[in-house]
Amino acid sequence: MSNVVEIRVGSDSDLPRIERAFAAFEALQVSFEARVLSAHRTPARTAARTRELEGAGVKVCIAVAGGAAHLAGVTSSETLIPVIGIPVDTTQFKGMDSLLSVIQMPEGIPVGSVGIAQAENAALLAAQIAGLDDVALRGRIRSRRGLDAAVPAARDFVALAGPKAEKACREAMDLLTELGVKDAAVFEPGAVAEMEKAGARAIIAWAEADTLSRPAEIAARTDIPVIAAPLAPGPVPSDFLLRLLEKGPIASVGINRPKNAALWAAMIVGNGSPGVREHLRAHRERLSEEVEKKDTRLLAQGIRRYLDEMKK
Ligand code: RP5
Repeated sequence: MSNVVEIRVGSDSDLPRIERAFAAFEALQVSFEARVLSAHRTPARTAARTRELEGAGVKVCIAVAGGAAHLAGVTSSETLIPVIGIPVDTTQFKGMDSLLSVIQMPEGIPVGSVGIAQAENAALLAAQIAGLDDVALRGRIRSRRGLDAAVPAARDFVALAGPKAEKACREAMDLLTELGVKDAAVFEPGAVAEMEKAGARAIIAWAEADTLSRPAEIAARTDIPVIAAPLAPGPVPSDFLLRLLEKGPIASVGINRPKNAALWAAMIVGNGSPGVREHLRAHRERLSEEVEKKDTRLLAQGIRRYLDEMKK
């Protein structure tokens, strides 16, 4: 049988830092393969292997890197399976450089980042994603986490834990519909049992400056993968993301990225739904065509005219 998780590091110097992830996979009997693939030193090999992941039956890829930590983002740009980033701790910036490099992805290419050096949380979250299609694994995870054994099977459904974030909910819902996710609904943040009863495959949990612990509180009560989707109207304090990601297992798609939250949720749904995966593929192609058109126009018009038109 194929491995359900690939865990890749930018350098073998990262391996000892994520030993807890390997231990968690072994304890939960999650099949995984570890690779050394660098975004910068082996770009062609990394891209080639990433394009094989879907066909190889891998359900989730964990990418580990530090500093200018581009491995998770580069991985996500070449696959439609969900990518979890582990930002490695660094001496000079205490891992903040890694975290910001992993988490603040552009719209369209999401990465779910765990907190700095949180290897065990990343492994648990990856196991939870794989467990959505494996009843026995799901049982082992729920038992390890002290959750009730009986839970309805996950279906093609995404829960949004609102209710304050109306605009973000709307944007995420619209995109989920476009991506062929049959069902999505907004729940009160405390209604975790209802989200489980509804068979959610992913929970998008909004968080604002005064509710940063909310996604982790939801995650503490369920094995459904929780995507922390922070919202902020302006500049945030330097510990904003650290507080958001203090506890897990959760991953965040960065600040003010409701569409990336929806995309990451759809990627999780796509693991069990070829239809959703096809919609994701089409969405990715449209995105890249839009950028290509801009480049072609810039080449044709030259910088002055292009800028003039942008300012109109
Ligand atoms: C990153 O640079 C790696 O993922 C690692 O965290 C860091 C240092 O790499 P080495 O210089 O030890 O190879 O790309």
